[in-house]
Amino acid sequence: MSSNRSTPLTANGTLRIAIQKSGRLSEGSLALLKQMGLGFETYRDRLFAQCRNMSIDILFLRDDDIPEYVRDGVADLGIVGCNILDESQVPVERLLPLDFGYCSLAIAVPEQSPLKRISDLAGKRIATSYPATLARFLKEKQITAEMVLLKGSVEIAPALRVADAICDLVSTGSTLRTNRLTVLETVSRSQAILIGKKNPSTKKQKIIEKLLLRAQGVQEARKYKYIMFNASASALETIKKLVPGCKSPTVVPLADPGFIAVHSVVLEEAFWDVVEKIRECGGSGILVSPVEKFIR
Ligand code: PRT
Ligand code: ZN
Repeated sequence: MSSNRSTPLTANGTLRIAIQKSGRLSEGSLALLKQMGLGFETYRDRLFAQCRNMSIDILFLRDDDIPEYVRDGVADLGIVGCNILDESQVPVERLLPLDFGYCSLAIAVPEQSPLKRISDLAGKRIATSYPATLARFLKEKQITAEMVLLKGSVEIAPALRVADAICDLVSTGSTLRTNRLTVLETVSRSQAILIGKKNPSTKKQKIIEKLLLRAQGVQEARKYKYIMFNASASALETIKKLVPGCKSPTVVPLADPGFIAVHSVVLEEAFWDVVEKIRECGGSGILVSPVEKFIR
């Protein structure tokens, strides 16, 4: 037996997944892992949790540290914002965009600023916590500007006359509005992403592939609704086109002759259009439920 077995954190063969301990990505990361079937408890101030049903540990870290931990193999997988990866350029595998934690990195100026176009930024001061990403962007646009590096509260830099513009993350835009700032240019877009260590061992690769399939199943499911309704059998051909599902809809005859019950899945984004069309062709008793997992 290896001496590594003495502490759970170094247990041999255990896969480790690093997620943000406390912040904007924590809730989405925890929800995803749980929907992927990982059973574990979270307590405040705990730095790691052991899954009770799989040989997996969850590490709770500051988001900025996650790429390095994954690169170094301290964790095998991690969930982090693309913005952090773009900034740190740490070499890890980008495995799966996760469809939460959406934001954009944007350059913003005071509402009354004379700066109107990105070319106006030449020779100006831009406050940011994302110097590498901003530097690449400015270089691409052939603009030379001064960067003011701030760790937090970047949005107050113009009011303090520390900078003429800022380059910061924006999601709802309310922080910008509160500080009377307006977006001049979007530098990049971001969402949470599942990352992995490059070249994992064959044993770990197998578990990672299983977990990826589960994560994709959870994500696919979120895009769809399960729909059931009754219709006249004569409308079947139209209905098949409306709700094709994976292969074709499930059609069950009703006790009432000439009528059918149809079961299928519908993309959430097309849902209301489809429902209206179902009603137009005589569909009724429309029942809709969420899809928990969807494995194609
Ligand atoms: O303690 P730790 O280092 O782990 O956390 P943190 O404070 O560095 O990060 P946190 O929790 O604020 O953000 C974690 C990740 O969430 C980021 O790396 C992004 O990938 C993502 N994310 C999504 C955001 C935002 N939206 C966001 N709006 N991160 C930060 N913000 C901030 C932004 O910096 C600005 O101050 O929210 C403010 C603007 O928000 P709106 O809604 O007013 O536009
Ligand atoms: Zn952070």
